[in-house]
Amino acid sequence: MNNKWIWEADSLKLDNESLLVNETIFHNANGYIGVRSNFEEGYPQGYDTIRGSYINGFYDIAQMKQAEKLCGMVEEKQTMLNVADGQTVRLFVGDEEFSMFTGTVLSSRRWLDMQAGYTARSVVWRSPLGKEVEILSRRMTSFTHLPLFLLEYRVTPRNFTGEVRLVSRHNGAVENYCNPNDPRVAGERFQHLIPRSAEIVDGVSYLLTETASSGLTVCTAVKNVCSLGEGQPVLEGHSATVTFRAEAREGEEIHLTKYMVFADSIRSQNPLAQARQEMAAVTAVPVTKLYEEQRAYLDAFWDTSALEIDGDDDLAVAVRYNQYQLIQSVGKDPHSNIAAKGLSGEGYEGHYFWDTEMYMQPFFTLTNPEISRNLVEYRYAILDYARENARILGHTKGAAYPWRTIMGRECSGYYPSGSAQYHISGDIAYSTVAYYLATGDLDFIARKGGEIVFETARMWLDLGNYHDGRFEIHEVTGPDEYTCLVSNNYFTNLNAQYNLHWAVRFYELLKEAGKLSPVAEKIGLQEEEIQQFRQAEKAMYLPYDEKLGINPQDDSFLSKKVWDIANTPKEKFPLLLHYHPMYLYRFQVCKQADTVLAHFIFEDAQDMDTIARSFAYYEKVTTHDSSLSTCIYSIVASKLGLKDKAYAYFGDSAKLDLFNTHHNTKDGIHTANMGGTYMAIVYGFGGFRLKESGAWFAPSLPESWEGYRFKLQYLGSRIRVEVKAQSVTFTLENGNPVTIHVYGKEYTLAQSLRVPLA
Ligand code: IFM
Repeated sequence: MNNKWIWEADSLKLDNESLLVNETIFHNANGYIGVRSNFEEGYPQGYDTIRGSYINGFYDIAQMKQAEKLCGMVEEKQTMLNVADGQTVRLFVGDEEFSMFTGTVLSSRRWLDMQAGYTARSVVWRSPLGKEVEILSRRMTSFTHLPLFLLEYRVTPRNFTGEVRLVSRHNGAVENYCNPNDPRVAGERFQHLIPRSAEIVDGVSYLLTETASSGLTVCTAVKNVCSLGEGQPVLEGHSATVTFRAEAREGEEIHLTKYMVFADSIRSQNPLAQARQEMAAVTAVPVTKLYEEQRAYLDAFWDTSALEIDGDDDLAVAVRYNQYQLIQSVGKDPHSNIAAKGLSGEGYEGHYFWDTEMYMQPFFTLTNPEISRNLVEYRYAILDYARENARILGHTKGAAYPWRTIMGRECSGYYPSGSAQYHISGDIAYSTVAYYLATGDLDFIARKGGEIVFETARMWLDLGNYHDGRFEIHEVTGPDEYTCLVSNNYFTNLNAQYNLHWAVRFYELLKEAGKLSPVAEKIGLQEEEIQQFRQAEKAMYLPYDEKLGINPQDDSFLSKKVWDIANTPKEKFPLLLHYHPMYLYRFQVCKQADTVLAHFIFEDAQDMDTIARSFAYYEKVTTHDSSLSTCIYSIVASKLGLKDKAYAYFGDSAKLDLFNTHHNTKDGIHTANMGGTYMAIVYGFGGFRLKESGAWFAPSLPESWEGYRFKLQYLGSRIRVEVKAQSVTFTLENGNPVTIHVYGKEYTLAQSLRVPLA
């Protein structure tokens, strides 16, 4: 049963695929650590499992073999590590070991409580010899004590009194998952972790491990507290096992609480000492208090961030699930960002992409601006690597952010659809600007954000060139990864133009506010260069096809053959797994929204008629093989008043992971799409836009909904937006009155404002 706060799965499904998917769906994370939701007792031999615990931003270096040693090829990549296993608890009833695959499972439930912030599993099991036990396990990664993963395991004998044993393990000798046949996860098995020390102090096991190449260390510590009495952990290799054994009485609950803490050398000089400190701190807090704190954190989160839908309960809970995953995934310190799979799995190896800036950061910018600022802080912290990357790519000035990274260096092995996606630099500038537009925080721009925008603007100047008076950009890849290394990708050129525009604007704004000198002096920024930015912005070439009346995706796109999507067998999707990339590149076929994305992000560049024609054109050649696509189509369909389409695309986006529609949720959630679901409501149905000219709303109501509500922070004030069948109401929940625009008309929102729904 799913209610507003609970997502529950049919955990009786024991086929391997369902088990793997549920490991992801029910993972616990808090932005620092993530633990997949494997069965505590494991699966039988022969079952595939990804039993992982991860630390955001913690990585090792792996070699990337390049067939030919061309200049500047990336030969090393960072990879997020599975650092230790602390979730193992085995249960023995007499001599019989509990397993979902033996005896009889009399009942089984598994759920996520998004209000309380934990996952739980409850099973009633009858052993082959007829002994029945009720098992309840509950897991939490604490939002208020980030290093803590807490596992509570309760067992109640239902029809016997006799010996029960619980065997709890802490294992530091773990490896990452690999699949040589899937480009979206690591292809090679490698031992990234070298055991350094293992010790037991006061019943706590401490396992210290070093990475093979990156020189990082991690310490994990586990303490077990059991109602069966004291147990002494025993070390064996790089793992510690503790056994609790006692005569259990029928109807009396046995209770094991397992505390696991993580400490790493990115954030602490001495991870072992840090782990000791953290363990002492968390075990000093009563467990009930830990849960109360978790709930209070989430109450505050939902209070500022919840999107509520009336009239479609299934979609409402799916939307909530997606939002919950965003707060679980986002790094909350400048050492980390949001990986493409959050902290839920090893797909894309824990790398950060443009997904953050264009799909997830908007949610935080509008609901939790301090988290959004931290995401920019992270990009600022790796700015020197972006400068280094620009030099590797041949640019004499500016910064080019890596397409995928953890610590700042490029990890993309296949540059045509990796490093060539220069737009990521503009995306980072774009989100920095969005943070400024939502908060008015010019101080941050003076200290950090401005430098990012100036340096990326410099890179565009160096990358592009004038041709017949137009500023053109050649040999880049836009968002659509089925079309690579092209000239004048419409999205990229607009994105560069916006970046150049804001470099000029920030220069002016900082100058006016007397805040320009520190950054200008630091990077040697001169008025003359600003003039060059202005000129390139003005001369930027934006391709337009007179015959079709649309913006071509790039200079060559429209002259290619059109891929016959309708007659491509279903099993051939996603195309990237079945066709050679070069073959794909010769067709008009898009993996994801590209020009259509431009029509959302840079909507003022074209009139509605062009956008409508473009949408219709690209819709026919887009496979949505990327999870970053349907949400954007939904937004633009809303903009064009195509209500049914908007709703259908939105539904695809909202349900993607919960229903495993891309068949790879086992590798982790699709975080960008989750941010996209939020955008499809706020920007799509809500018609919200954040511009220098202000905050704009143009709400509509999907036909099957009775209403929906969301809140956003704008210039320090909190606005609640409630859309109903006849009207939309804006309420100023706190802060100063703000100016907003509704259906193009300007209002001052001082308390509450009601406007008829258009
Ligand atoms: O960044 C995306 C890209 O746009 C499509 N392929 C997957 C990447 C990671 O999510």
